[in-house]
Amino acid sequence: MTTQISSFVNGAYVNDASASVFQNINPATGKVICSVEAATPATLDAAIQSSLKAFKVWSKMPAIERSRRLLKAVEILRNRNDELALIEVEDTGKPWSEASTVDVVTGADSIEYFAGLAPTQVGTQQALGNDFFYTRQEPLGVVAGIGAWNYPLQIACWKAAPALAAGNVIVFKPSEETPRGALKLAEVFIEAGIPEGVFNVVQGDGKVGEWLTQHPNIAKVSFTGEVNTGCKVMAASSKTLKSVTMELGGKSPLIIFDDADLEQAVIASMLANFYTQGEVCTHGTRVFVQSGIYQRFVERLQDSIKTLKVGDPLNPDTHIGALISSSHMEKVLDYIRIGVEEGAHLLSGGRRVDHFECKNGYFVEPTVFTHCSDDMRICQEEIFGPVMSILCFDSEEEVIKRANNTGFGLAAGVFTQNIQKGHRVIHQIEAGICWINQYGASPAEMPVGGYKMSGVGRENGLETLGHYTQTKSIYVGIDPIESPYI
Ligand code: TXE
Repeated sequence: MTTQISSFVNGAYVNDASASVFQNINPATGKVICSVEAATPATLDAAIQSSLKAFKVWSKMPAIERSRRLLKAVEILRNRNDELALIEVEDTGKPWSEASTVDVVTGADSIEYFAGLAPTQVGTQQALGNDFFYTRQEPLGVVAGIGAWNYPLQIACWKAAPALAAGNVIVFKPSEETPRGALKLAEVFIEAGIPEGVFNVVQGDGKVGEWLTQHPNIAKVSFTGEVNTGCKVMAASSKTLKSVTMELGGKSPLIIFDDADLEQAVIASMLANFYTQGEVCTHGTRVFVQSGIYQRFVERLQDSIKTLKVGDPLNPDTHIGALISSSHMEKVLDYIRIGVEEGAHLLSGGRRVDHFECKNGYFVEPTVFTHCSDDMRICQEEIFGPVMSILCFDSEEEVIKRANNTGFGLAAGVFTQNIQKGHRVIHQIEAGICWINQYGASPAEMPVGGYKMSGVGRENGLETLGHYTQTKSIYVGIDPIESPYI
């Protein structure tokens, strides 16, 4: 008998006999982890009513007290790191070596960062003769968070942290592929003394997400997912003029100049394509290598890839885990077939891995294409799997033009040992999250978000708190009003 999980509303798990149920599958084994009760209209209404009630309490709490409770949640998350990481491994198929060191850690760090900012929100005051005005930073109200499946708990934390720090409450819908991480966060918040209803979790697919984006009591939507979905979310949110934050997809350039540190550049290209088996939105999947270093880079990469272990994500030695679902694996294998048909050279990988411990899971080899051209679909479209496309370039001017020749604008990396060139080039790349001689590091202090079709707004960083408050100006009349009428 498989266990059944459901939505978490007003501090407790809620069930509705009329609810439809879907399966939560472990992508590494193909086995059912549990069944999930999708939120019904009654559950959704209960979540909104609970949020509205909680907002009255949470928004009136002194920010320093909100900060204390958020910091208590951080302590609990860190104490339960391994238990929570295991849930992420089972739900996503990602390696234990990643989930146990990154997913919970970066989620807790973001909550800690915004807990520290909560009491710093101040208004202003300006004298105008005897009259004066002052401003207040006021919370927005009920926020909807909609998550993707690649970093379930981290995404829930990154959306809850600024929202709650600023005095808002949140109704969070995890991806239907990964329903459990957000529920654990909901439990942790209650244990930390955060009032029930401040963080509600509703389960379900895009239809539940769509319901949230249309609800009149939702003041803001913070979304993480594909570009096409993001466009639908923004359109639906526009009907009630909701504020939106969009963290969307990308096809980011990683540019390696002749004077790059070869070892570092190879490591970065592997991180930027194979970490989380390629299921990271900011990945540098178009690897531009300058002609002078190209051959040495390809040879060194070919040697390094041999060390990568595809297998059981619970094995601490595994580097490449399972893709999120059978259909996503087929999509990635399709792109590999397309790359071959388009004339790219398959340097390494390209096959499903279904031996031994991988036989019932959704595993694909780390795959590298060389002799790619910009017009190939594998260089234009987000694959979201362990597939690297290597492109050769000659000049700085050429590579900047080619790197920017995309509708996306999420991330970019540059490897060079010439400090002027590094900054000069990265300042010309149309992307919001950039690295020089690094790739992928994303501390809570650093705002992240896309240019162009890769997103709207930011997560993490100082400015993000501002996305969750609105400014009220109050003018105080000390002098009598001068009447133009009498
Ligand atoms: O996205 P989907 P996925 C991107 C990544 C990739 C995608 C993978 O680049 O493109 O996310 O995640 C809900 N109205 N990022 O496949 O399908 C759906 O139920 C409202 C970028 O999950 O768009 C799920 O909860 N909601 C990111 C969520 O939207 C709707 C980092 C996302 O689903 C909906 C991670 C609708 N009409 C992944 N339809 C970054 N930039 O940081 C679906 N949903």
